Amino acid sequence: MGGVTELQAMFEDMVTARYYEERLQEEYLEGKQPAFDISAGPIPGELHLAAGQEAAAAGVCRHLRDDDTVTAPHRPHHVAIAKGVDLKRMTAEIFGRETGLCGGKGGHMHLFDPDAGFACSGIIAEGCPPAVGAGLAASKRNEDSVAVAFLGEGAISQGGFLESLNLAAVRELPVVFVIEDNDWAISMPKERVSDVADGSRRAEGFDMPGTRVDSDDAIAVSDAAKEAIGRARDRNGPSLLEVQVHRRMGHFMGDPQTYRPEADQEAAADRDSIERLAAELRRRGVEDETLESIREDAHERVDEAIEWAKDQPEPSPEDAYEDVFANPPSGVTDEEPAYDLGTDARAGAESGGDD
Ligand SMILES: Cc1ncc(C[n+]2csc(CCOP(=O)(O)OP(=O)(O)O)c2C)c(N)n1
Ligand SMILES: [Mg+2]
Repeated sequence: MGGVTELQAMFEDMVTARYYEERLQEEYLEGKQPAFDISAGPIPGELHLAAGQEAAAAGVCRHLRDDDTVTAPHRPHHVAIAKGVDLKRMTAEIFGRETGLCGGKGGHMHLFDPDAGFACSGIIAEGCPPAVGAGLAASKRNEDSVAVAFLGEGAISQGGFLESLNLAAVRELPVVFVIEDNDWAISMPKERVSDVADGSRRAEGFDMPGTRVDSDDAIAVSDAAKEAIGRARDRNGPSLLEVQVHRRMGHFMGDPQTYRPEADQEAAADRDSIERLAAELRRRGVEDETLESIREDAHERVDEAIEWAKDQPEPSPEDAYEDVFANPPSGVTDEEPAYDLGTDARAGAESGGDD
């Protein structure tokens, strides 16, 4: 990996993501206690946090440009921050505000920022086909942009992932698949759903390179990602990268983690890739003061984004059916539906439709 400046930039992304999620946690818990009312408070709904996974996002996204595409799963904040998604509009989206990335209608699992080339989804492995689509588009347009799909290890037996690997390999598309392996899919341990402990070995079945990084080391992630992304950018085909992460959080906010052995939780708390990178920066001569000022700047930007978001207006109920694909249920508006799914689907079936 390159010089100290690049390492500092990774450090900045990582501390920004960590503090961002600490602040979201505080906001999320407001009003939800004592019985954990998931719909209460300024951030209603589920919230999946990724503290402990920052090295995966920062190490990979360091090598990406604005015109590259990234898709992420239901745990997106660290990846979005590393890809350069607008912090204020992302926060407004999470708080369900009108000026959010999706008008406040998507929430934290559905952040879409075309300017930063970023999208995420609550459906696991869902980001893989669109990433392949972005790679196919770049390839057809003869551009040298690339696409990266992040997913959890719990998604590596999903058809969408395996089919995406296949198409990317057959068409030699500029796509990199990044598995963040935290050993758990909600409360399901990895070994109970796959006999392959090293998910990067899935690559063998598609004749593409597969690499695994398990050192909690952002620099090692960056080195591996540099090679995979460089290969994609040089039009030498797709790659698969698995990064072992040690998540310090449960599956979602409010998860009591009764399924998770204490030793596993303690190990995650001990293996902090942010502290590891800070130690490496100090070893390379960076002063504590410099690291502290990077942290302070990051905290300031995060606090500012959260304050801004909380001041934003909520969307009006009349706009609930704007920007959606399906018609409102009959009786909700006076307007004639533009498209009758029932009739059209029946007509398609009768004429031997193409589905
Ligand atoms: C297609 C699909 N099936 C099931 C779910 C429910 N679900 C949400 S997260 C999750 C586990 C994901 O585990 P992993 O991919 O390892 O990601 P992690 O939560 O560990 O980051 C499941 C099964 C879903 N969102 N989408
Ligand atoms: Mg997982």
